[in-house]
Parts: sequence; C-alpha cells; structure tokens
Amino acid sequence: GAKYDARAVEAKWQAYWDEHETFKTVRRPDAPKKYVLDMFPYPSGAGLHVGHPEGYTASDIMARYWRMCGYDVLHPMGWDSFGLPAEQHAVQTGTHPRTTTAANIANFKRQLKSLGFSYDWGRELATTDIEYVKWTQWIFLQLFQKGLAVQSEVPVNWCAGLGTVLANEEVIDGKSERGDFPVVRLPLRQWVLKITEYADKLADGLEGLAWPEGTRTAQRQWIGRSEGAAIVFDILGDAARSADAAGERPRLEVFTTRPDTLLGVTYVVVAPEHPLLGALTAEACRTDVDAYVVAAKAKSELDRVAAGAAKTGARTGASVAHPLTGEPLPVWVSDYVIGGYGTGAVMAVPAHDERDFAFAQAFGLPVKQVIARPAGAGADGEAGGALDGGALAQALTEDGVLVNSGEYDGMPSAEARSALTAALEAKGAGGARVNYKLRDWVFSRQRYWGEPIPIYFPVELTPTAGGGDAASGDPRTQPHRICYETPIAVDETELPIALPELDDFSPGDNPEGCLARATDWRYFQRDGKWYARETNTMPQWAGSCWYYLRFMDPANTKAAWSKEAADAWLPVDLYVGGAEHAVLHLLYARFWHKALFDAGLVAAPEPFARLVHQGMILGADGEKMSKSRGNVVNPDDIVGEYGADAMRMYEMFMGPLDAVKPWQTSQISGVVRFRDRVASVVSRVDPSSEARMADDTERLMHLTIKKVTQNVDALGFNTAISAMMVFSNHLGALETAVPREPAEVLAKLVSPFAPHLGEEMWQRLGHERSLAYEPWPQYDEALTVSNTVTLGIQVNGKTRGELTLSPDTPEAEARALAEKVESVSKFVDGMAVKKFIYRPGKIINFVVAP
Ligand code: ANZ
Repeated sequence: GAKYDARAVEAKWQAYWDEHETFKTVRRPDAPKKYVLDMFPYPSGAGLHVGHPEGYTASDIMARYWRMCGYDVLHPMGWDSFGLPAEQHAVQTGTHPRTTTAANIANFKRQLKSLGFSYDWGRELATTDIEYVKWTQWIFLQLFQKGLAVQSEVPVNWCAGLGTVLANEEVIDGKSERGDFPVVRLPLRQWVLKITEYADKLADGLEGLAWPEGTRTAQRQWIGRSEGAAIVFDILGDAARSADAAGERPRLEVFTTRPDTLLGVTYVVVAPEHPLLGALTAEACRTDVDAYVVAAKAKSELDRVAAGAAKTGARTGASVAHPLTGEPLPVWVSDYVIGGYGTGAVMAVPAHDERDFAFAQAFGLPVKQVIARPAGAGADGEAGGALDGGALAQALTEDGVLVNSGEYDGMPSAEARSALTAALEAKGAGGARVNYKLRDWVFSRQRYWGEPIPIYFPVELTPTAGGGDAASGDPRTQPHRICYETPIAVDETELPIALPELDDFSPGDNPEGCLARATDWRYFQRDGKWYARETNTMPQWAGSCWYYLRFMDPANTKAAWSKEAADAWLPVDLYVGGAEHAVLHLLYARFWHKALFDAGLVAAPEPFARLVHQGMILGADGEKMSKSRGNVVNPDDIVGEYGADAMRMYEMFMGPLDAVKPWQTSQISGVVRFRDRVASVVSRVDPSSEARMADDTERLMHLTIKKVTQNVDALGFNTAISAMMVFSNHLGALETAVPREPAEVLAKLVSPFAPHLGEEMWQRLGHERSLAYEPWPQYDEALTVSNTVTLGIQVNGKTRGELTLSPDTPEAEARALAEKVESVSKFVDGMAVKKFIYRPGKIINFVVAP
C-alpha cells in the first residue's frame, strides 16, 4: 500500500480530537473513575525536554487504556507558572514576567499538543491565572485561621544574590539551589507554615501509599522522627543568677535519644545560637566565646555537622548539675550542636557518641564508659557486660548493658532508656520527648512573581515634629510604624489581591521585598485608618500544592472546588513525575492536603494514592543532557522527523519507565518500522471478506492481548510494545489476506501508545467514530496457552534433535516430520527402523539397526 504519512495522519487526528472534544471529562454516577495526573511543568523558555514526554506518554497510555476499560478518566494539564526564571528575565530585560510566561505557555502547549496527549484542555489552568491566585490566597487564609500560618522572627537562609529568603530544601552546601549564590543565616520576619504540626501524620500516612520505596524513605528521613528524652540540668553559681535575671528559669534543657547513657555525661554543650549562651558565659570567658560565635556564623550547617569535621569550641565558664548525681559538669559552646534542632543543647557522652568523643579528645575532657557490650557479643572474647579494658579507642555507639551506672548496672539499653526517663520524670527533671528533623516551612519570599500573601497590618503614623494630626497624615510620605504584631486577614470577598504593576522587578536590598516599593498598592485607608499590605509573596511551591484539586472543578467561581467534585475524583489514582520532587513538592502538597482534610474540605486523607517516577533520559553520550555538553535532544526535532507516535513509542520502548537510560536516535527506526508494519497489515485486510482466523493467529492474538493488558497494568510499556511487535510480525507474514478481527485488536492495543496510528487504522477498518472509548480487547485464557509442544527426538535413546508440533498430531505425521529433521535423518536414513515410539506431547524415539 501507500507509504504511511505520519505527519498528515497525526495532524488530522489532533484536529479531530479538538473538534469533537473527544477527551472532555465525563463523570457518570455509577462508573468507576481514574484520576491520572502529571506533574505539571514550569513553562521555561527552553521548551519541553525529552524527559517531559517520557512521563507524559506513560500517564497518557494509562488514561487512554482506562477509558477503554470503561473508567471515567480525569487527565488534565496546566502550568506551574510563577517562579524565578521569568522574574529574572524581567529584571534583565524589563519585559513583564506575565508576557514571558504567556509566550512560554503557548510554546509548551503547542509542543504537548503535537504529541497527541489526551488531556481535557478545557480544564487547563496556570498558577498565575488571577482566578487561581484567588483560591491559592483563600487556602492561605484557611491555614492562617487554623494557626498554621504564623509570623516568626526566624534565622532564615538569606540569599543576597537572589535577593530572597530560601527554604532549607532550596539550599545545597551553603549555596542556592538555583543560581549557586552564597546563602547566609539571618533573623528576619517571615511567614512560616507549621508543617511540623503534621510531622506524625505525614510520616504515618506514608505507610498506605503505593509509592516508590526510595521516595517514602526520603520523606521519612526528611521528617526525621526521633524518640528520646528531654532532660533538664540546673545551672549552678553566677550563671544561674544571670540566667534568672534574664527572665529565664536557671535550667538548661537538652534533647537526647540515649537517656541510657545519662550516667556517662561528662560535660554539656550549647549551640552558638543558644539563647542562654550570653547569660551562661563567665566574664573571664566572654572574649573567647564572642569570638567563637562570630566564627561559627560563617559556617554552613552542613559543614558543622559533617562527620569527621574538626571539633572546635570554647569554655563558657558555667557549670550545671547532673540531674541524678548532682555532680557539677562544665558547659561548653560548640558549633557541632545546631541551634535549630532539639533544644540546641546536648548532654555530652564521649564514651558513646562519636562527635562527643572527638570533642573530648580535642579538649582533654573526661570519657566515662557506661555501656558495655552484652554477654556473648564481645568482639574478641571480652567478658560481656564488663568494662572494655582500659581507655576506649573510639566511641562505643551501639546499645549494650549498663555499667558504671549504680542501680542501673546490668540493665539492657532499651530497658534503661525507659527506667532513666521515668526516674527523671519523677524528679521533675525531664521526660519522654519526640523530636523531628523537619522544620517549619518558611513561606515568604521577597519577590515579585508570586502570589501576594493576603494579609495587612495597621499603620501607626509617627507624630511629626510640628505635632500634626497623625490620622490625616500619609504613611507614603511620613514616618510610621507597621504593626506587624497585628496581622489582619484580607476578607474573602476582597480576594484576589493582585500584584501591583511595577517597572523595576529587581528585589533590591530591602528585605521587605520589591512590593514595598509599590507604595500606592501597599498602603490604603479604611474608615479613616491607614493600613499596609504584606509585601511578601508566596514561594513557587504554593501553586503546586493544590493544582490537582482545582483540576477537579476548574471553572468554579464560588469555591476552590466543590465537595461533589472532590468526592467524585479524589484521590489521584496515578501521579507521574520526577524523583527530584521526593521531599519538596510531594511533602508540601501532602501537608496542605492533610490540613484541608482536617478542615473537612477533602474526604481522602492522602492526595496521591500511587506515584511513579520516570527515569532520567541521558544524552547519547550517557551523560545528563545539558546545553553546555551539547547533547540535548529537542522533542520538536524528533516529532518533526519521525512523528509523534514514533517519539512516544520510542521513549516507552527504551527500557523500563523508571530506569535511567541513554537516548539513541538510531533506535527510533525500530518503532518506525513497527508503526509502518501495523499500517500495512491493516491495509491488507479485505473489509468485505469474512475470512476466518487461522488457529495459530487466534492463539497469538489472545496471548498478545493478555501480555499487553498485564504489562500495561504494571506500567511495563517496553514489554507491551515487544508483544505487539511479535503479533504484527506474525500478521505481516501471513500469506493470505489479514482477517479483520486480529487487525482490529491490534489497532486497539496499539492506540494508547500510538494514538494517531490507532485511530487511523480503526477508521480504515471502516469505523466512523474515534476508538478512544471502544472497549479494550478481552482475552480467552484457554486460548492463550500455546497449542504446540517441543519434543526431543531420540535415536537409540540418544537425543538427536527436536520438533515443535501439536499434541494432537497423529503418529504417522509425527514420524514423517521427525524423519525430516536434519540432525535426525543422518542417523535414521539407510537404517532399519526396528521400533518407533511416539508419546504425544512427550517424546519420539527411533530404535534403529543397520
Ligand atoms: C546524648 C547521647 C549519647 C547522644 C549517646 C547520642 C549518643 P537524632 O535525633 O537521632 O539526630 N543532639 C541533640 N540535639 C542536637 C543538636 N541540636 N545538634 C547536634 N546534636 C544534637 O540524634 C539525637 C542525638 O544527637 C542526641 O542524643 C544528642 O546526642 C545529639 F551515646 O545525647 B545524644
């Protein structure tokens, strides 16, 4: 037949789907549903990279497959369109980020459409849409009203290069994740979301999720739940008086996971940021301590806690009392203790903690062993439960049995942890404590291109020297104070708070952010009083925290989504996207969802039931694709040259979806050949003929349906394609006309992968409507079993060859076939066959003699 013209066919079906709204979402009351979601892209100026179509093709296959299986499918797409690159472009060129964003979205959409994804484009949204911003702000207000959004003077990661504060997650090795600028810690007024209040729920919820184990582990570690005890040490002497004078109780609290080592504490260490450090420091030590604190500020947290880092510190001159023995213990300051973790202070047990051990060695502090290996566990025949002879060469960090601990001697660590915690609790000197690595989420950014935080504050005008009337003044021109301690929520009816128009988008060096320069926008009068809007904006994560909710009900003007929509669609059944979001987006979105769940706004406790990460596609050189390496493959080029179906199938055929794999343009020809063979097989169907399928064709058809179905269910797309290739080869090799049924089955099976090809074949087979909702082919299990067996052929008991035939083959036919097998005929020809043994399905044996 004529050559298959992919370009024309693909354009035709893309127009057809648009015109017929083929993928408009339906929700029938009694139908089962599948919500198939992609991580929506940030519409960058670079356009799609080949990693996007990989995940998007996988989810599209599932959406199309599930439609054919009778599910109502929600498969939407949109744009995560706030963010730094458009803003940085605006700073450099003066082009409004809105303009750049719109152009980039248009380009992304053109590219996605060229790939034939079955999105319901009627639900398209961008996080920068003012209607969307409105509801993002509304959700912020729900968090604010629940006490989950609060202001705080927090030591933040201030990035002067970007002119903004960054979340811990956005700082890598003391540099900004984007741009690689240095980041320092400074105290600033910030909006903080109290994600730590959900630490337990976020950790526990991971158990029931069908997510990659690595991602669940990453979240668990990020949350970092540790169980232990808080222990208080009374401050002794002068330091107690000055701590008291500072309005603090004269006690120092530590967090430990090893209360069993309590009797091995030989000193206590506070972080350089510890609020009591000033009060604890004796006059004689002040110069050293102050210098130490300054030096510590310059170090990143990561360098401070790095294993093997040289231990530094200073003596404060203060002492505390051991809570059980009363023994005085010196207090040191060291940067290996982190201000923001636990209580910012530790009880040091050098015998059993590596960092304490290194510190004690560096400063000549005593080491007191209180844990010994249990009986029988001694590495070199030491007596269990006894002291290891002499001084320890290194910290003994494992659990064991207690020694040197008075009444607790002989107790195993686990038991001693409870016993000692109970003893402390009875004395009012501590108790069980759970601690998390997770920090609250610093949620404000001093940037332009984000959602304004919908809060305002009263303004107090400073009376001027002339004694003018403060109320009639104007904070835009007059000194004033903004009452940050009294945040007021913007009334729901006044949402959205749109961004002001600016000419200069640069952050400037005002930590209030660039919106502070838009004074006409910032200050407003109501009932004769002046107010100032919050000038911080939300981070890019805000929009991606709830887009999957808006997709359920994108045109709703009364609510962010309706209860009916949420009940109809949640949770997302399949979420496909990159593993780089393991702890950022995927944790933040779960947090918002759980807060919304507690507010009764969603009925499912988790947003994403099943998660799949596509593996990274490397360049042909096996290296990560990057502009500087020049190994970037542009999806437009591939689609232009080979077509969308070939691009889709190639990316699915490269290997398992979640595997990392190199791009090899040369291998696209394999899927192109497959596509063209499918087209030629269909062109050989005689529509008027009712030609019956041969038995082997029918069996292979059922086997293929089974393999493709099972592989698609398991997201094994490469093996599904292999099975279809075998089937198309079989049909292609038929000497007769191709019967209609196997051709129709092939068109349906291939359609989720190569939807344009599928539709075109379906139409050429005489159907008028799209096959998008045709029932998925069913297989007959009995017919998937191969009807042939392979038998060994023996001559005088020795295997000389084999033969594949049906167990029903009659003896005479089996003998004739066996005699023709070359490796057998050598031993049989010219010999007298004394006996022929044939056990159908089992064995053939010739007994011969000369
Ligand atoms: C005494 C002790 C003895 C400790 C021992 C360990 C072993 P997780 O929660 O698992 O990370 N620690 C507590 N707060 C700290 C801070 N702000 N900066 C640095 N280190 C801190 O570990 C908790 C343990 O880390 C705590 O238990 C404490 O040292 C230290 F044989 O207390 B441990």
